Amino acid sequence: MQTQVVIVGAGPAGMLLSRLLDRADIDHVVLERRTREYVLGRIRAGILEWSAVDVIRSAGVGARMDREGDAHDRLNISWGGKRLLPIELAELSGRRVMAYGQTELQHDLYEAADAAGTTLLFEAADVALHDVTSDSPSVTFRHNGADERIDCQFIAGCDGYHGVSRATIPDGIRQEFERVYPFGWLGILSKTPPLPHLVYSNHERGFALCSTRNPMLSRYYVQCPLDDTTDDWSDDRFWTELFARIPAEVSDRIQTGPSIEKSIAPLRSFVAEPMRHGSLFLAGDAAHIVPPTGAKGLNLAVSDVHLLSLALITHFRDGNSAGLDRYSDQALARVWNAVRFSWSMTTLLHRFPDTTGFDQRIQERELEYLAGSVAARTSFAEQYVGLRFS
Ligand code: FAS
Ligand code: PHB
Repeated sequence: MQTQVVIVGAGPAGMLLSRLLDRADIDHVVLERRTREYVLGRIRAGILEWSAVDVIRSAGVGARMDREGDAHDRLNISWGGKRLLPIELAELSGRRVMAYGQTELQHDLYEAADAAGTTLLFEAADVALHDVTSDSPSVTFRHNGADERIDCQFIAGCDGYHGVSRATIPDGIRQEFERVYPFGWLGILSKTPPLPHLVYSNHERGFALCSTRNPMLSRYYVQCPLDDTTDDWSDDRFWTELFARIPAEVSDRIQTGPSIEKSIAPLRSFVAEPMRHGSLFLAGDAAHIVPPTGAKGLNLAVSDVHLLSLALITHFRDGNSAGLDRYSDQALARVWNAVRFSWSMTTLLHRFPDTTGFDQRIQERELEYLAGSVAARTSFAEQYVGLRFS
């Protein structure tokens, strides 16, 4: 096979890039290791920056998001089991965020790819990238029991943290930066009406988050030890612990119900530099991971493929490779902004195993400063809703 771009990975990064290239008539093939059903079964992100909303609309896959998504003008931060601080995102930053589940976006992306007749191969095994620093890169894989090879001009590594693309960049060239957090998030979905606004909670028992998916689907999280499993957490234990970490004025409004999904995600900050090596371009979790505290993971994937698609389009349409040459630096600038913000929110809101009374007082004082300073809340708001594309 021959094509202009091979996209490795059919998660949100790979599939959104596919839509953007398709609309520019750039020939491409998408290779996914798992089945469609497996990818659609993953419950992950829920909050989109408005920049991401704009990119999703520009890719022609925003119709259901606009119908069923829920725009949020504010969020709440609570601490000490009683304080509740509204952060007026729209009033302070001029922008909102959209609550729309990554799973729903994934459905929309696959549906659009089917309608466009995109070459999207599921259960592509043993994907390997070849000659990425030559003028004739290629990708080999096994599919339907046959060995396949695609000759291409560029490869987009959108295969997530556990993919093969990042490792194709030689150790002597690739630099990795990491911080692993000593706790995880236990998340549940319940078919119950969500709270009107997100609530992030700092509590001496640990972090908690109340979020949403749609008017009859709620998403809740509590911080848990890394060695916990979902078997350690009955629904009753989850709801009891969530209620213990948020103010009564909030928990009084929560309708509990049986969990229809329960999972534990470890938290880490991770960045691999550079995000380009020859004809290989990394995008999304293949290049970076952020703790979900700042709701940045999915949004960084969107901003990466927005920048990469513009660069590929100007290359193929105008023969101008300047965008490709600056992609890594441009993407990493936004990545590190989000990594720093996600790290700061995680540090502010979680209880670390070695947290002392001093640390708890510092966290509470920083939260009180946020409560007392419009400038502090404005800085928080503009980072949470996402910096505008430069
Ligand atoms: P993805 O990992 O989503 O997709 C990569 C795709 O590549 C996968 O489908 C994989 O099967 C495929 N692949 C891997 N290796 C391959 C190979 N060798 N060949 C072919 N295909 C291959 N973000 C938030 O903003 N908020 C959250 O609450 C949140 N919760 C999360 C919970 C969990 C458990 C995880 C893991 C992530 C969470 N994230 C969250 C981050 C998440 O949403 C990611 O940022 C987002 O999925 C990134 O999308 P991709 O870069 O496409 O990577
Ligand atoms: C979610 O709804 O899954 C969600 C919301 C905000 C976050 C993380 C996850 O910061």
